[in-house]
Amino acid sequence: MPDNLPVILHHFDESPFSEKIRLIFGLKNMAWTSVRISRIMPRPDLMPMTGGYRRTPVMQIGADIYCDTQRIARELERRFPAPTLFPDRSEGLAWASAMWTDKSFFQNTVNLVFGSLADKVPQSFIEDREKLRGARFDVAAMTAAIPQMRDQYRAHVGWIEAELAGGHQWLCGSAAGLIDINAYMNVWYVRSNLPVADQLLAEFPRLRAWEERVRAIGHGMRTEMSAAEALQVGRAATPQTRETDDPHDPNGRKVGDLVDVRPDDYGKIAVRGRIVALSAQSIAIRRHDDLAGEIVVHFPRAGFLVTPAA
Ligand SMILES: N[C@@H](CCC(=O)N[C@@H](CS)C(=O)NCC(=O)O)C(=O)O
Repeated sequence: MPDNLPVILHHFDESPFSEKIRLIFGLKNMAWTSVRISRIMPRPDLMPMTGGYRRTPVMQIGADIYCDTQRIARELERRFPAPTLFPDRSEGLAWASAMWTDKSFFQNTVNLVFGSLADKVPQSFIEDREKLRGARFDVAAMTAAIPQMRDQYRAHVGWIEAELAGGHQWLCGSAAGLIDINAYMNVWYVRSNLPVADQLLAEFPRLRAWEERVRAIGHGMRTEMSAAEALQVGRAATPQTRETDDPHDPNGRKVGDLVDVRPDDYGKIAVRGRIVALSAQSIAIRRHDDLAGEIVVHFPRAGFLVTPAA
């Protein structure tokens, strides 16, 4: 990788998934470039590079685009291995923890946050998220479910409290790692949005002390860039990904196959391209866009569907 390519994060400040990556920059003490994108569509300078993937955040290094926090974290660990996200041999469990923190824990947190914000949620945001989900973003139903959501949230944060018993400072051992960052996202989101956070977290003293430690990790060294400039960076660069087949691919996919890749939960917009690199944990596809030029887009495998392009 040419050293002069900035690590760019396309994100918005209120985004809990983006907070995970900002904390990884902090943990790894990195300099990075922030591109603030709109909370709702359109994102005209970003879509040419992602090929339609519209979740937040997205990381860009030159003409390589990394989608989903799972894939972004993996790339950051590969390129900037120290300090590691996996102290004390916790790697497998740390990756798996996202299937808890980003799915059931997060769904519960989101319902609690939007149900509590109720009529403060802008109509434009509701319409945008309904389009994204292909289902109603029913704030009134979320408000009605607040008592259940409080119960669920309490159970999830109780697991964090339990893990910190016996004087442990971090969830995965002697230093902060990916499990801490994944779990923290849901505490940060409630803390950033709900005045009742103090009440909800009052009975968890170890969690509150841990929360302060995670917050203190910070965000590394951040500078700003416009989305239009980032698109120019992508256009001027050449993708750095080497062709890599996966001899164990259970479906016989290979470099050069034309495929569609999409998330399996919501925002299931397909990104089409030819496979460049394939493994059990990641897939990279090459595409051409008139505005962005030649781009390689990277996705994780868990939580994403890969189908032959029709
Ligand atoms: N699995 C994705 C989830 C990302 C996600 O759902 N992000 C929210 C914002 S925090 C989102 O995409 N909202 C819709 C949008 O920004 O277009 C990841 O880990 O990056």
